[in-house]
Formats: sequence, structure tokens, C-alpha cells
Amino acid sequence: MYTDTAVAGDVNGDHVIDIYDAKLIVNNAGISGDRLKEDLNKDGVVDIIDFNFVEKNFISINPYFPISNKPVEKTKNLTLEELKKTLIDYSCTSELFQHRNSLRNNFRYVYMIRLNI
Ligand SMILES: [Ca+2]
Ligand SMILES: [Ca+2]
Repeated sequence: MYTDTAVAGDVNGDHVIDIYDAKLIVNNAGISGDRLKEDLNKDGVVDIIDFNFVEKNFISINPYFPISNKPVEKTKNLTLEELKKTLIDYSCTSELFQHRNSLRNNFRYVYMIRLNI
């Protein structure tokens, strides 16, 4: 399989897989589309699966660009664990939100039927 970089997970294309790639995925979590650079497994949505690629290859350097940037493991306020927790929290919240929305729509539907009687 051809990839732009030797290992999957380099979202921003700087030849290293580090905290900034993880951050991009978390910032764009839940977005869907055809050509998202954050969508590493190309299933059309940015989610925890894409994050797992970054986690798996975290702190890797593209061997074809060995003298490129140094991967950054964490920033002053961010670690990979914290980002992952944010992403998981987000996923739970959005599922709950969707569930609540579908309940509300069902309720509205029932209500409208009642008005018609
Ligand atoms: Ca990168
Ligand atoms: Ca994906």
C-alpha cells in the first residue's frame, strides 16, 4: 500500500508522528468527508480508529526523511493520554446526543399524530 509517509499517522505531513498529529485528529473528530487528511484509514470519518494509528506509531520518524523534525511527545498542556481521553469523552457525548435527538424526534412524531386525531 502506498502512503505519503512510511508509517501511518503523520497527519500534518512533517515526517514525524507526534502530539501535533494526535491533536489534529482530536480537533477534527466526528467530521466526515472524502479526502480528510485526518482520516488515516480512509473510511470517511475522523474518529478513535484514526487516533489509534497515531498512538501505535507515536514518536516515529519517516525513514526517508531521517534528518527531519524531531517528534514532540507532549506540549506544556497536552499529553497523548489526555488527548485520547478527550476523544473518548467526545465520542460518548456525541452518541448520547444522537440518542437524545432520536428520542426527541420520536416524541415529536407521536405528539403530531395526537394532534391529528
Ligand atoms: Ca506529523
Ligand atoms: Ca477514519
